[in-house]
Amino acid sequence: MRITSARVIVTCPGRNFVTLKIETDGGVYGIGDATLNGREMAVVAYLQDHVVPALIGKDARRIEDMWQFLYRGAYWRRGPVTMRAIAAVDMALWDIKAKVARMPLYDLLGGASRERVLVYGHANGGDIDETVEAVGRYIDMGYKAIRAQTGIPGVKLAYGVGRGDLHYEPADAALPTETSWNTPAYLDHAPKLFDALRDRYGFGPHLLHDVHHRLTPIEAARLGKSLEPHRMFWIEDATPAENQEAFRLIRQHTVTPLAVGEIFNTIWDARDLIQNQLIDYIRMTVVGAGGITHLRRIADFAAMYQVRTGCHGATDLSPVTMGAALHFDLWAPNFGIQEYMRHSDETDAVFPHAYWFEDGHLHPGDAHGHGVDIDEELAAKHPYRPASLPVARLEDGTMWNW
Ligand code: EZ4
Ligand code: CO
Repeated sequence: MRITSARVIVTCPGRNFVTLKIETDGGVYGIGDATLNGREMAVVAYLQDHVVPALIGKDARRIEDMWQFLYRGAYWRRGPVTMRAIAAVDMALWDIKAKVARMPLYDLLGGASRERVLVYGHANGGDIDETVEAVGRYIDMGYKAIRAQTGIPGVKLAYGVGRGDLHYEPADAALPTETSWNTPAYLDHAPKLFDALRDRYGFGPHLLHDVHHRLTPIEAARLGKSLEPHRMFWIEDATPAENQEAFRLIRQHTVTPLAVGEIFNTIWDARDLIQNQLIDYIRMTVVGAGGITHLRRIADFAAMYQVRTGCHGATDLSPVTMGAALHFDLWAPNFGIQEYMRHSDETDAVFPHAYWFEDGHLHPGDAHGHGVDIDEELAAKHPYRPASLPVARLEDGTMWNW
């Protein structure tokens, strides 16, 4: 089964997505996601100029060999651009293999380990009252786990707070929007949100919170301690993780569970965190970490240290990644939770998919392959629009982590 063509499709049904479609001489095709929010065209060039020409004529069945060819073959290894390009090829080849085998991808991976996949939604509001109401709407929709973010007095455009109601889309302008940050105000305010949420809804719903790399390790430790009474499901990206050792300090101070890894690309970014049991959930997903082939290795490594998966699932990961991740989630023995920021109807129309939501859970569906397709005609009606992620500054103008 030879690869006869590979095409990169860029579309913007409300936000930008980069998709790879691989076709074979048997007529079976596969779809992969290569979206890198705010830097989309770098991956487009990487694929078109450096990967696609080498795919033509190759045996589509040899997924592992292809992964090694693209990873070792690039010589430079790793990085968000390279690993997304590899992920797109890998996802498409797994899609093809499962279609040829006439199986849903989760069956090919070893079969379902559970009936359905626990997901968490994103609730947010300009202030605590609004966020409490927003969480209530998610509970009404059946969600069992909800991430809560709120505006902070004195902070301009706090992370995670949408302008609309249920959708939050951070890449909101062609050039980076300037936002501000104030750590003391945040450390004072965040526990009050979770006081209000536990007061109102009790301990039934799982609550999560994303710190989005804003704190230093000792500040993160303080936040973790102050949120212990609220029994969080996790706090996420409490501090930047280039220095994996930084998490040891947080760990020594708090039993609040820690999640990290949505910006990691390979197992090497998380090796120390996992083998020293400095985290509880690893956030890498299919598109960010080199596809199913590499993510499966990460999950198996994490399982040895009782670290569970918590795949990134923001809207900048296309429905193709969502579909592939749900098959992975249904299989992974050490699955923890899946983030689920629902896509807009416009996006869903371009990417018809087999996965479905019910009662706070997603199921990948039983279509052969990963179950997500692209409507190319419709995709062509939504041309690329430059979009950047915001930046954040402290009050004195110092650049900070957005
Ligand atoms: O800000 O994916 O947990 N989710 C997140 C996301 C990220 C976006 C950046 O493109 O942190 O909302
Ligand atoms: Co996050």
